[in-house]
Amino acid sequence: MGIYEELVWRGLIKDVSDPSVKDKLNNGSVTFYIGTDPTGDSLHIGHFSSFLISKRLKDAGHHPILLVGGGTGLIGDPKPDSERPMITYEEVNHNFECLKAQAEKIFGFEVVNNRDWLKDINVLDFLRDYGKFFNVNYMLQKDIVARRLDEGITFTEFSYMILQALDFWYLNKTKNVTFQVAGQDQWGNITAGIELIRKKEGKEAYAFTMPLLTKSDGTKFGKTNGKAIWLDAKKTSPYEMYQFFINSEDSKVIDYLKFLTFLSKEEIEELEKKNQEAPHLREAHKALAREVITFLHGKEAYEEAVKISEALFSGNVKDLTAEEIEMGFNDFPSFEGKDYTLAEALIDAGLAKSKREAREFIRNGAVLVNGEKVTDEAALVSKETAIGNKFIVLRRGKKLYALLRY
Ligand code: 485
Repeated sequence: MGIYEELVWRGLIKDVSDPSVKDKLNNGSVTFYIGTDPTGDSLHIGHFSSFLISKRLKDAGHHPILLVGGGTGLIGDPKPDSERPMITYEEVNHNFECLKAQAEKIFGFEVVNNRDWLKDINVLDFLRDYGKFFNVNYMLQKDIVARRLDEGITFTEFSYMILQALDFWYLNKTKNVTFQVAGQDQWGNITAGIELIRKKEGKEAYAFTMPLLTKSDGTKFGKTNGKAIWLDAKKTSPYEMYQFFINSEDSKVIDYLKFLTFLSKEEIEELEKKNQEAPHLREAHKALAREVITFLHGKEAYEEAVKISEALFSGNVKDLTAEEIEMGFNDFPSFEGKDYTLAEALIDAGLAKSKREAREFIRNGAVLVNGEKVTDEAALVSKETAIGNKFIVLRRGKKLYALLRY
């Protein structure tokens, strides 16, 4: 199986610019680039699925360049539905530094900034040297622009495709970049670049895009309860990421394994069988979580995520460190802890309505403090009894948790 066939098998090929792309990827060595704009201070799992292509192609003998758009980020790639709010230079600069460091850390490839070549082009040269190659009728027909015509689009966003085309041309000229890859929404910007290179240089350049990763209802993959899954462990802890993958839909987990991991065809087919025969064992989901988290955050972070998940599942939280409690209980209600009786604490944390009820729960053995059953009605809780002097995990019944913070 050549790299091209592998990408097809993984479902990673949507549009291809030319029939020769297959042969060029299978039998040649090309320099390619993939870009992202610094609209936030971290990449998310959607970016990850696209950026991974750079490692797949690199492993097949091609040369990757990652572009973070310190220039284009100031302009804003038009979204199909509405104009983007402009973000300040300071914000773009800050985001740029974050994404550059993150991309270098995760992939270890060369990162370039299109601000470096875009910033010095003056408006007259821009219109003469680049604008002249773009027919407005052609630009209006591009899918994303066409979808904005009712609502309206500013000249600023309308011009964006010229800048991305210019990047492809510039990288072709200075670094012999002949391929661009991206998600399918980038097709218009990419083909604009191929045409610019053809018109200005009389040379051929190539591209392919990847489909968007979706959930079974067709919506975008990569969010849980409205929160994005970030690659920055400070924004999405490895534990949260573990929960996200473990809970992926059974009908989609194999697609995700193909998109997001380097497991082989044989390994994934094996997991597919297990997923069909014994979905409750969640072997495929576990493999997905293991592969992605280990790739992004390392083996230790992955093992810690498993440890926290198991402790929360069994209720046995006493062996967790304060940091692990913090990660695991991020989404649970938390309250400022005081020195008081357990009954008072239960009321404070919303786990009992009255002292009488609280005492009853305690007597009946329904209350766990830091994973251990407490049946003494007179028990006290305080900073001294907190894990790491910081957290007390209260549990009532099988599922109701609350966290006291000291
Ligand atoms: O020369 C370039 C300049 C900027 C860009 C690419 C080449 C960024 C691009 N216009 C863009 O907006 N990309 C999106 C982003 O930055 O979030 C996403 C795409 C997605 C995938 C991902 O970047 O929507 O399909 O390509 C990596």
